Amino acid sequence: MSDINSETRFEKATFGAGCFWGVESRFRKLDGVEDASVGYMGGHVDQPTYEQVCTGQTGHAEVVEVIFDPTKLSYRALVDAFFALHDPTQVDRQGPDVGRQYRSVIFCHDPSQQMIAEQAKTALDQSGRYQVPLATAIEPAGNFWRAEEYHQQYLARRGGQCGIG
Ligand code: MHO
Repeated sequence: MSDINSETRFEKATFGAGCFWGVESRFRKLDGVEDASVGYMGGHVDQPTYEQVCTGQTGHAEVVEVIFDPTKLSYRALVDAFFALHDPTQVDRQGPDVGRQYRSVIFCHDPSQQMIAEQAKTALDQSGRYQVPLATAIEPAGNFWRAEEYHQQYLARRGGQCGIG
């Protein structure tokens, strides 16, 4: 989590917010995000493949692991950006992508992240922005299984938007 050779200490955050192609590309645009990778978390199969995760049967969510510089971007600001980049009221889907692998979820790496994520969720729930309660789950992080290389920076390399379905 920390950069050994400098005083900069980067931190890690992990989010599921639908198809990971678009989520990664949005996080990468934030000032203070140093790196982002796509992968799978929260399931019960080791080293899952994309095809396995697509079935919705492995329990994994498509996630983005964000490496950020907390002196430029606070975890709270990152969580707020996560909420803003998708519709957190949708249950087990995001837009055209339907299935538990597309659920809205914050995987926390320590108790401080857990507390901040819960505060941000409560604040958004109480803000009146949505008519229905947020579906976002807040859970301790598990294994991050990095997705196949062709999924990394997919939109930046291929251009365009997430496909339909
Ligand atoms: N409906 C999208 C899902 C891709 S995302 C990596 C597509 O197949 O284009 O799950």
